[in-house]
Amino acid sequence: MMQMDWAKGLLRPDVEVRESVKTLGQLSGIFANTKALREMDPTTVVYRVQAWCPIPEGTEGGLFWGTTVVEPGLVDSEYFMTHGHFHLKRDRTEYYGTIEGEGALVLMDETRATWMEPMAAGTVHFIRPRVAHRVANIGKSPLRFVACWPSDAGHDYESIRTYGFGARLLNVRGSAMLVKSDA
Ligand code: M6P
Ligand code: ZN
Repeated sequence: MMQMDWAKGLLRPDVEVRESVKTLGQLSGIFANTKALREMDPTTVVYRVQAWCPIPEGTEGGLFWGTTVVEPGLVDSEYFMTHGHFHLKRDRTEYYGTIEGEGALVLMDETRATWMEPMAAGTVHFIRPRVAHRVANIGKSPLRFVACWPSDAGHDYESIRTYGFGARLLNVRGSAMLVKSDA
């Protein structure tokens, strides 16, 4: 059994919980404006992840549970966001559920068609097979969400590092807009 603090959107720290922190320095490749990024503090936290993986990674038929907190912020006009990934097993799906904050779930299929679903307290999102997913915080406070995914899904970060998403979520005159990427 695990304890979840639903108000904070966090699992109770426990030996069973894997925790990771992603900083601007670690995410340098994913933001468009590398010059703007170089002028920011590389130790700035962009998001934190907790994962409860009660069975070994790669096991067929199991499920993992995680929490993510994305901080508010911008690199030039691009919102702070998660790295984003396809599943290594492309047909594996996932649920995201928003605890609080204002965000956007950016989704991309294998033809690079990219779209978004707004995230706000209470929204539940089903991520379909063969769809890459990333979350941007478009608000002024931390964006907190939970996730549930198959234990044999795996993360393919390489495709995203190499090709990115088909569009970027930018702050255009104060509102969030999905803008097609050149790459
Ligand atoms: C959710 C889940 C995790 C994922 C995390 C951060 O909690 O989808 O599997 O690791 O978001 O996203 P990413 O791995 O793309 O940085
Ligand atoms: Zn996933």
